[in-house]
This record gives sequence, C-alpha cells and structure tokens, in this order.
Amino acid sequence: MTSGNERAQHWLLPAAAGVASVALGTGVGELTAAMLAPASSPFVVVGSLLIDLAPPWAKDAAIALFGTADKAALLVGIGIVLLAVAGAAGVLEVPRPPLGRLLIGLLGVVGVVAAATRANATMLAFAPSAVAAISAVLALQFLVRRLPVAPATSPAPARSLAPATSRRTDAATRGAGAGASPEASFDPGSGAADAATVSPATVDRRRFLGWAGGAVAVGAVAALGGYLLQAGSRAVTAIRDTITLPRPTATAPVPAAAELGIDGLAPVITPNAQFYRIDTALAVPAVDPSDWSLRIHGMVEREVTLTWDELLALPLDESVTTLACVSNEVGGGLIGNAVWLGYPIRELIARAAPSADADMVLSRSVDGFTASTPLAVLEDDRDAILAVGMNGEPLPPEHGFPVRMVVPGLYGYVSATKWVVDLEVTRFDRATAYWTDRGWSERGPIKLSSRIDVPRGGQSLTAGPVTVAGVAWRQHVGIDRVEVQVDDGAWQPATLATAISIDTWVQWHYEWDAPAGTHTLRVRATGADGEVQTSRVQGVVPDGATGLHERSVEVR
Ligand SMILES: Nc1nc2c(c(=O)[nH]1)N[C@H]1C(S)=C(S)[C@@H](COP(=O)(O)O)O[C@H]1N2
Ligand SMILES: [Mo]
Repeated sequence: MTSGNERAQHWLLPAAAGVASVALGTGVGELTAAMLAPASSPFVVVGSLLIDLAPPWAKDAAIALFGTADKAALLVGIGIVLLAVAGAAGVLEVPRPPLGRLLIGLLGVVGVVAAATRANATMLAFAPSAVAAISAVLALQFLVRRLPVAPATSPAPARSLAPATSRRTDAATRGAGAGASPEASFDPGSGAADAATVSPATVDRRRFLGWAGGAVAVGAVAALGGYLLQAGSRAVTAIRDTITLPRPTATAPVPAAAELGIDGLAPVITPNAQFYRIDTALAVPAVDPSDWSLRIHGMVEREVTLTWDELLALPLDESVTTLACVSNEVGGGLIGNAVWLGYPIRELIARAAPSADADMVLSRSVDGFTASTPLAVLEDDRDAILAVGMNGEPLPPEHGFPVRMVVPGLYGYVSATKWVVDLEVTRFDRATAYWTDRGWSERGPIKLSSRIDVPRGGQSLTAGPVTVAGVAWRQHVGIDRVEVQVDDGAWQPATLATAISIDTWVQWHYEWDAPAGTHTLRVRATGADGEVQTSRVQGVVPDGATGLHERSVEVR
C-alpha cells in the first residue's frame, strides 16, 4: 500500500529476525546455565559485571529510583538493551553480512568475560554465554535466509491459493480491518487481499514469521526448562535460608595471631564463596533437610538411622579443619580452611557397634558418589564429623547441604562426602569407592606441603625489603618449620603465624632483602613429626602431588 509501510518492512522483519534469534539464544543460554553453571546465567553475570563497573553515583541513583527493586530494574534494563542490539543485528545482517552475526558474537564475548571475571566462576562459567551466542548466530543465519524477498513496488501479481491457506487469509484480513494484528500491520498487501488470493510475498512473510515465532518458542521452552531444572535447588535454598543452627556446645576460637593479614596471602579462614569446590555432581543435589536421614549399616551389631532433627538435637561442636583435594597441584588452590559445626562420627559408629574385622566405612552421597575411609580414622579422637555448618552458616548447597563429612588428615576423595546419606561399615577388601575405582589410591592421607602466595608469579618488585608469604599444612600432624630458599642459596627460616591446630594450615612469612635481578623463591615445610617436605616431583595421580613450590620474580 504505502511506501511508509514498505520502508518499515525493510527493517521490521530483519529486526524481528534479530530479536527472535537472540530470544532463542538467551533461552538456550539459561538452560545451559541451569545444567552446567547455575551461577553463570548470562543475565546474572552481565548484571553483576555492571554492578561492579558502575560508579558510586550510578548505584546511588539506581537505589534512589528503584529502591530494593534496583536489581530487577537492572535485569529489565539489560533485557531492553539486549532487544535493541538484537534488532540492530538483524537489520545489519541483511545488507552487510556477517555484521549482524558479529554483533551477536560480541554480546557473547561480553557474557563470557563477565562470567569469567565473577568471584564464583567455575571452569564452565563461559559455557552459558558461549552457547547462547552460538545458537543465536546460527538462528540469525537461518532466519535471514528465510526473509521474504523485498516486495515489488507495484502490486504483486495475485496468486490463487489452496483452500487450506484461505483460513489464514481471512484472519489476516480481519486483523487488518480491526487494526489489531501485529502481523497485519507489517503487511502492506493484506487490506487489499481478496479472501481467496494472496501475494507470494505475503506467503513468504507468513512463513518467515512462523519460523521466527518458532525460534522465540524454542527459546521460551529452553528458558522454562532451565527454570524448572533449578526449581528444586531454589526450594532448598529457600529452606536453607530459614535454618538457624544450634549454638555450638564447644567453640573453636581462632587466635588473632593466626591471621598475618598480608595482602595477597590466603586468609587463614577461607570464606565460603572462595572455598574451592570439587565434585562429580553436574547439578548440585537438592536435599530437603526434612527428607534427609543417614543410615549406618553393614558390619554392625545394630543399624542406626539419624534424621535431621535428631542430628540437630545432639550436642554440636565447632572445629577448624583444612580440606584438601588430591588433585591439588603443588602450589595449587584446591585447598581451604573452614570452621565446621558438626557431630563426631565416632559417636554414631559406636552406637552401631562395628564388628571387629571391619576396617572401612563406605560413605555414600544422595547422588551416588562414594568414599572409602579407614574405620580407625573415624574412631580415633580427631574431629571427624558429620558437618552441618560452615563458617557460621548452614553448609552452602554446593558444599554438601544439609550434611557432609569432614575428616582431618585425609584428602576429600576418601573422606569428605557431601550430601551424605549412608555409611556402610565394611572392609577395604570387600568394597571400593568412586575414585578408587578410577585408579586413585585406596588410602589418601594429605601430604605435607607448602605454598607461596606473595609475591605473585611474574610480579615486578623493587630492590629492598620484600615480604614473601604463604601457607603450609600437614593435617593432623602439624607444621614445625617453614624455610625459604632464594635461587640456590641456603634455606632461611620463615616466621610462622600461630597455628589454629594441627588440623589446619598455618600462615608464614619471610622478610627478604631483595637484590635486583631475576630470582627464584622456593619454600619447604617440616612437619611436627620431623618429616621434611620432599623436593621429589610427583603428579597428583594416584595419591597426591609432591615437590617444592617455586615462584620466579623480577626485582628492579
Ligand atoms: N557427593 C560428593 N562428595 C564429594 C565429592 C563428590 O564428587 N561428590 N568430591 C570429594 C572431593 S574429591 C573433594 S576434594 C571434596 C571437596 O569438597 P568441597 O567442594 O566442599 O571443597 O569433596 C568430596 N566430597
Ligand atoms: Mo578431591
């Protein structure tokens, strides 16, 4: 009809292609996040990046404008910008391929960078944004190919259609008459169309809108799927938020002198959000405490079951224990120290009365993971506990909510079962566990080790006094001495912070008068039993890495 409508069609349909593609990508991204990296939903990470980047006045303005709805307003704002960029990508893609796809790719890069820079980023943090961008790019390519060819300026030759399509033509005609159908408003020909005939451009356009609508629908279904997948964990998070843990009958004070407070040095107590996470769970198991129970059975005189309420009614103690993963490389970060609240496993085992020839406890989590722990370690006087609290909170879901095991002195894979629901008293020659079935050692005592945290590797320093600092650990034995070696010089004693206990790591520092040049710093620890950390390099398989941690630094 009018040239205005035709001009509108030149960008409206391409813009619709862009919006539909991004809608599909966003939905698929949310589903990917729900499956692989719940903390890395593209919306959430971009929002969180913007919060980090926002100058203080912008934050104040947002809070003044939207109050406690400021976060929702931010997400809506991101959505609006996303739609605008998506529309622009569609409009650009038609005359200048692949500019539109590149623009969407750029959105993906923003998402990946935002995800990778979050404090709680996991190895798969990049995946939701990357998958979202790739699917949107593919969808755009697909939809642009199906855009109707630009209609001729003169009325297109009318074409008679099969009866099956005349129903849609009626609808379009009615819509145009009512002026209510968005489809009709894109449609310069519908007002003139005879009830029985329709132009090929109109058919192409409807077919295109069908594909575009399909893309939006796929996005919506994917997003809904992601939402439903996480419904369980949202419900459990809500329950967790209402829990107040009982006060400990015995507290574990952390001496002030345990924390050196050196910039860049790992804090002596690892905050929950920074605590390493290792498990085989693709989605964090959602366990409602009121459904939780622990069964102790196997080679015992009597089976014991324990519910959440029964566990919380027992006297719970605080203890500080450093957990470490067998996959931690020398100098690596798969280690953390927390204040745990829990009940001694020893007491529960005693209630069950194990038979004299049992030597192992196979713990099992709700998702089927198993760990084999020597029975003797669970029966001696160390703080091997069923933990319900971590650093003053109920266990975070990803750290085993509602109940996990914590055993001082053993790597996590043979002791620290999260979401634990079953303890089977058995024997090492009768049963094996998840990782021991996969080539890891049957026994996993944590090896004596030490790490340099500051200065950072490659950091450039000025000649003069430089603080070298780090942590050292030998759980359930304790650390007697830490020494630092510069290049091939003599080993120099470092100063130890106060140890919280033999079950925790200890901070150390060494004041170095650094001469100019490139230097290698090396650390070694000595256990309270006199064992000196070996320089023999061994990889993490099958029972933990050995060797000395080194840092190369440039002094000017
Ligand atoms: N259910 C379950 N518990 C588990 C694991 C697991 O894969 N599933 N991994 C273990 C390993 S290998 C380690 S190192 C610790 C890590 O505990 P964290 O994630 O709380 O740091 O959990 C242990 N408990
Ligand atoms: Mo581990």
